[in-house]
Amino acid sequence: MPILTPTRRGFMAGASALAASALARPAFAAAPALTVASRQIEVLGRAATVYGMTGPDGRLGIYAQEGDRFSGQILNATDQGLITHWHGQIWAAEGQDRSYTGGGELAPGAGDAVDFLLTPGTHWMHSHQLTEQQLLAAPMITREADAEDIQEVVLMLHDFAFRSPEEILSELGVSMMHGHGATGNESGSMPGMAMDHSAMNMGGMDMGGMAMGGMMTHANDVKFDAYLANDRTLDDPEVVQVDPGARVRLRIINGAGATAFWIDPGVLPSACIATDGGACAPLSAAAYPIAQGQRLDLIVTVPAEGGAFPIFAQVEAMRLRTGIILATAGAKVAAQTGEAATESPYLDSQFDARLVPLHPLPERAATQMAHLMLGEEPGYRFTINGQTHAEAPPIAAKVGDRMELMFMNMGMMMHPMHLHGYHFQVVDLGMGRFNGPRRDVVAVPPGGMVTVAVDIDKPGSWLLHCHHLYHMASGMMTEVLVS
Ligand SMILES: [Cu+2]
Repeated sequence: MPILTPTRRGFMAGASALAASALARPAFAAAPALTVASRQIEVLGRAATVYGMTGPDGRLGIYAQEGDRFSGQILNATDQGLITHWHGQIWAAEGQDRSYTGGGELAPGAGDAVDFLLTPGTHWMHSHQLTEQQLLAAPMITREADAEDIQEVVLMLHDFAFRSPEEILSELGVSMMHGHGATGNESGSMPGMAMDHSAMNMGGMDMGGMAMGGMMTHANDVKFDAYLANDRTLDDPEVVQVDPGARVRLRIINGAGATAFWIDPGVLPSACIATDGGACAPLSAAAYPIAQGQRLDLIVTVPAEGGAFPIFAQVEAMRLRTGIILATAGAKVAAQTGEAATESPYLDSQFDARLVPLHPLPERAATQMAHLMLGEEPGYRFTINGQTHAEAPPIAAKVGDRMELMFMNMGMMMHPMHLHGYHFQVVDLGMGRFNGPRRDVVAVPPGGMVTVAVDIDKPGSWLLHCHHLYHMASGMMTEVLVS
């Protein structure tokens, strides 16, 4: 990796210097460490213009080894202002990306300097604006020094719409009446995929299915035209060649703006070995939940006799799905359908409740506690403690604090809550204290109460928000301000 040189401390001396660099742009001779530009893909036979984040080797995203630094220039080759976020990079000081209060936008044609030690694990990068919907996102994967020497396959998920995120936001604002229960298909005349009854129905047996005075759990408030796995739909999926009998590591990233999935490895034996880049004791499940922003590392085992094996990602509470195919040489790859036989359940906390982290936080009493009530109000207003980001004061913390954040979901949609700059530990899912997974996004189901603990170790403004893009854009964001 030419740009990811070890210990290159040339550009800036620290966070304050980087903030100053927003004004005085250095000139760069070398190739950019990352170029953000438009690109064309084809979705369902139609051309689509989306964004891409391309590394020095010409691939989408950054692929590095533990110990590498991410160092160089981020070039904005788009015609839009850009706010990036290095999602999961806990060693990036404030100012290494622009997703903090006062970070501003990187102007079209301009460059930002970055230089930080990459955090090992399956992470990603994305815009912190509505352009995230237009695939302004990419893997940011740093292979762990102790990773098993086996084939690795990256699976990046997206929800895709031909219409713009601004149009989607305006549709949501006028058509959805949150907090008033299910009203069925109230927007059937919109372009794109028809919203079937499954988008709003009873939660069934899941926790939170029926709560809050009879209002109903729902999901998928945005109607998408397609669900993509590595930019492709299941009618024309990516086929990755694997060896018979091989163990394969899937590094799965949910880069979707507004969609949670269940990962279904089909007939392949599988186990989860990491959540949001943090190693866990191997845990097998028939299907693995992955909320917006989360990552999941799965080990799957290809049968010795070989064959073709779809890895499905099925949309929460729907039949629709996307995926890739793992196939041994010469195997016949059967056509796949983008609809499963049955609807999947809503995401819940059952899988997280069984996860055991390999690197838990040390036992320690909280020195700082914040309660965050997650609310949805009529007019597509999403709030934390009744306030939108513009209205809310920051949550104050000090370096050295053991902070606990207790999320209480008063609404009817799951909220995947993300804290920038940190990997917290889930310590309570509403079923009592436990030694839960390390994550940086936790799904808080409707009616759910989830507590995470985090050791505050660096100053700055760290955004705390729902990773449903339109909930975030409609107010569900605050920040932890560390002094
Ligand atoms: Cu949300």
